[in-house]
Amino acid sequence: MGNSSSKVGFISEPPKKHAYFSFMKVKSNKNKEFGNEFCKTKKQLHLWSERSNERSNMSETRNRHGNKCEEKFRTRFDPRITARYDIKALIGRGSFSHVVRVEHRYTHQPFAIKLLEVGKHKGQDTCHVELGILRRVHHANIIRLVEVFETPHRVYLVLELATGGELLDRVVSRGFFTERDATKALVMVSRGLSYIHALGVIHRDLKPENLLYYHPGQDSRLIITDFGLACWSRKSQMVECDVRTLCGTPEYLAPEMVAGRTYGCEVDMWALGVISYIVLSGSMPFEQRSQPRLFKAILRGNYSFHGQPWSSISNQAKDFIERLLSVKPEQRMTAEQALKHPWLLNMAACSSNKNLHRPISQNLHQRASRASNYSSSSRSVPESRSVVSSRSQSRLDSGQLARIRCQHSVAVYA
Ligand code: PIT
Repeated sequence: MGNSSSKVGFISEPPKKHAYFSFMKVKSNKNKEFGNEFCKTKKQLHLWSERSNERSNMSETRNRHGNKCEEKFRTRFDPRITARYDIKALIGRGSFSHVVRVEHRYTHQPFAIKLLEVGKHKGQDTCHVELGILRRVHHANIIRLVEVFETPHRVYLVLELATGGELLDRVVSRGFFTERDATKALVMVSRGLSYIHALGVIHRDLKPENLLYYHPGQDSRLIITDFGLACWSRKSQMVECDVRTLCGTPEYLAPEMVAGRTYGCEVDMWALGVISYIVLSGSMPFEQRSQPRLFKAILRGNYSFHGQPWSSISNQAKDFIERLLSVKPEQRMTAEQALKHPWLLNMAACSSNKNLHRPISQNLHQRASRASNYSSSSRSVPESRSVVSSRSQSRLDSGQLARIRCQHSVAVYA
């Protein structure tokens, strides 16, 4: 980011009751990243999840519902926000949140605003944990919070705008992808994780959809986003969350979380192992038709390096994954250790330069078509929404299963 900083904007009138702005430092946009990134949003390829598809549809200024949707959506914004920011387009939709691209009316700087509906579904507390964490973090590989605006039912998070697309979109759209490319991305994610873990923050929903490139250029940094399920771990000085809560996206859940044990930052490292596996192969290490089977496979650490392109992948890369997908959390690499792993360290020298693009894309396509076959043949496939249910539930209904197949985040409170 740029090296000088300034405060953004001002409100000329006193804030309304229940509303406040918190001013935060905003780096200047003198750097080239900012210059490049807003020129044009690349049409993104979304092969991965329904949520991803949603994002793709919405990344264009028009979506299926055209202006109507955006107009309707604009009305959800507090006039204080619209006085300050020009709402440009809806770029993402989550469980109880929407993300829009905006432009600051005076500086013309682009930002993203995440609108969180609080009260109805998502507790104020959960929202404030997310907010507290976002306020605390400052790192190149973590989404940057610019300012916050709160009303009794909504929280608006003004965030830096990432326009480079999701990690897997880039893997697919580039046409050429090597282990070296994979390590570049994984180094950035590991740096971000090392930073938040040192602060005592657990992300708990790390997956490719939450890894965004800042701009479409080759040299873009990769940013960890979506701290909606993040919490403070025991080692932090903050009030910790219940570190027995089962939450995240099923395919990425660590065994200790599935087993209902207390857990820590190691769960993110397990997810990094899953992501590494996906990025190198386009397939999932743990993927089963039912949740009990999926969880059994996770608990046993039952995955393999069979099929394409694993025969073309280096032993160092496989060792890296094995040390992350270690069932015992105490034996799993920490983010710091991952950064010192020979595969990441020697990425330029040793990593294979083979183009893995074809098998990765094929696997991703196959997976995407399996998922769409499933959703078109099932009448119970719900929209992309997170589920919140009780841990005591022994079986999931078909709707919940479908959600899991679509890889959405779940929070199952103990
Ligand atoms: C962008 C572009 C985009 C999504 C986001 C930001 C979302 C960021 C985000 C979401 C969260 C959170 C923090 C950041 O806690 O497509 O610039 O739930």
